[in-house]
Amino acid sequence: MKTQVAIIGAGPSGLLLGALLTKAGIANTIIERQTPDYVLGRIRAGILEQTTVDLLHEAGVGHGVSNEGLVHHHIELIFKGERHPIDVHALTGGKVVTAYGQTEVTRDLMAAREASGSPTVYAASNVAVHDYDSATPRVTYDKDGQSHTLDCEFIAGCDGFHGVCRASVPQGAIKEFERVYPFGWLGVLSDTPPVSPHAILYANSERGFALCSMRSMTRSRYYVQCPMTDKVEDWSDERFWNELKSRLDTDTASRLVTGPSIEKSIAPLRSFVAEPMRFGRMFLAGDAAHIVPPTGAKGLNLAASDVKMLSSALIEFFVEKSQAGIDGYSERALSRIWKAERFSWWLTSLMHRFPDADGFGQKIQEAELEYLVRSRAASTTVAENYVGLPFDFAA
Ligand code: FAS
Ligand code: PHB
Repeated sequence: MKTQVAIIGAGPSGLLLGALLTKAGIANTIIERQTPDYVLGRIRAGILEQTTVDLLHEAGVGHGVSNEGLVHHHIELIFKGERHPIDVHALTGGKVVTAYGQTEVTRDLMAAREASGSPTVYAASNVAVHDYDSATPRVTYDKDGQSHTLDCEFIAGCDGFHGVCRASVPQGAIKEFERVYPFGWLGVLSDTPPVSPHAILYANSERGFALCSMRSMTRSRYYVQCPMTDKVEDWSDERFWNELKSRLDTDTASRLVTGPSIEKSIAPLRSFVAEPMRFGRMFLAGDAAHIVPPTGAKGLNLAASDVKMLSSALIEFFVEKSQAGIDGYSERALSRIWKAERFSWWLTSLMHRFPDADGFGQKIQEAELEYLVRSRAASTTVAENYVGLPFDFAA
């Protein structure tokens, strides 16, 4: 088999890249090791930057987020038992974020791909990439007991943190930067009305971090910081709801509508970047190249900005016969990635209780939070990073 671009991974990165390349008339095949239902079953991100929403529209899959997404003008910080709004809309000249789950984004992209007729191979095993440092890269995989080879002109590694593409690069050719946090996030999805339908709530408390988000006006998403040694089975629904309430201000806690969890999982937190993001004719995009702690709601949005840059570069190569885009991809993407890594690391450090924290550390966090919500300059810094820095932000 032959194609112009072989895409490894059918998560948001792979599906969005496939949609943009198909729209530009560039042949592409997606190879995914899981089934569609498994991919859709992973409950992850929920907050989209405007640039991500715009890209979904550009890819022809913006109807879902337009019809069902919940636009937010504010976020709120809870500390010392009080809620403090940050008006990101006013502080950024009108920019907003939209609550629309990654599951819904992925479902919209899968439906569009199905309708486009571009090939997607699900449940592929033993996926391997070959000769990406030559002019004739190829991908091999097994499917239904048959071995297959896909010849291509480029490989896009959209296969996430545990994928095969980055792992295939010789150690001397790649540099990895990492910070692993000494805690995780226990997340719960519930068919209950969100306690704060118009703003994401971020809580700093002496018991640890908590977050109140949503997927719709009838489906909520909540998180509490927990030790990495915890197991999901250690957390009954009752224990979760009581712990969440203990980390919120009294008024918000009193209005929290609880109910049975429909999904419950613990996610580890890490900051990770691999450099560079290009290896001959193979490019990395999304979680295959970087991971952020979810505190800043950047993971999915960074994947989308990589895909925006990579799709433009590949279209420039095939349509305008120019190498400039693919030659500049890694440096441009990493410039934006590191600024989002910084913001995510900073907000994680500010909002979470670290195992070695003492009274002084808690006081410093509370002092910084008080400064943040009272200083227009400081609130603006939070707001412009939260809604997503412009693509042309100084490199
Ligand atoms: P993905 O990991 O989503 O997709 C990669 C795909 O490649 C998967 O479908 C995988 O099956 C496939 N694959 C892997 N190896 C393969 C191989 N060898 N061959 C073929 N296919 C292969 N971000 C936020 O903004 N907010 C959040 O709250 C948040 N929560 C998260 C919770 C968890 C547990 C995780 C892991 C991530 C979370 N993220 C969050 C980040 C998440 O949303 C990612 O940024 C997003 O999924 C990135 O999308 P992809 O780059 O497509 O990677
Ligand atoms: C979510 O809705 O899942 C969500 C919201 C904000 C974050 C992280 C996750 O910072």
